[in-house]
Amino acid sequence: MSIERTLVLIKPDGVARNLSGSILARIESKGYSLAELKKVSATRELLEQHYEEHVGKPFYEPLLEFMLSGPVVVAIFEGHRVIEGFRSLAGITDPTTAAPGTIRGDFGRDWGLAVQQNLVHGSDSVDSAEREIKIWFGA
Ligand code: DAT
Ligand code: MG
Repeated sequence: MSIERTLVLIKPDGVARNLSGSILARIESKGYSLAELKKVSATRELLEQHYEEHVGKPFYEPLLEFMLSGPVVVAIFEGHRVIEGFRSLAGITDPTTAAPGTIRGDFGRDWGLAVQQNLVHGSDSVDSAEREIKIWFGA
């Protein structure tokens, strides 16, 4: 068994559209365990750390503005291969082409904006999960 922890964000679009419960239920139904959960209004400083890999990309500023547009739900989920497993549940980045059956494929809408408002974030590796959990929950 390879028990991992991953950082999941329900982005401002998911919170505003009252999809938090539906999204969390899908993750729990898959068998992953909720370890931590909170609703917060992110600060720019925190988002700059979280998204540091994207600095300088064309969608970086719109991404930060979007993430500052309303509260987010922040969760840690635990389980065997949960990092990869959650990203599979979430679907690919673009909601237009994310597969039906995934969170982004079923609930995501493509508004043709400069940034994809794609409902959720999930860590993409063991290292980024550890880094992101520290950013959102402290050491
Ligand atoms: P993911 O969230 O699937 O891990 P990512 O880490 O590459 O994707 O990008 C972070 C977020 O930035 C993503 O959820 C939405 C936005 N984004 C990424 N690529 C984009 C693009 N080409 N156009 C618009 N928004 C984009
Ligand atoms: Mg990413």
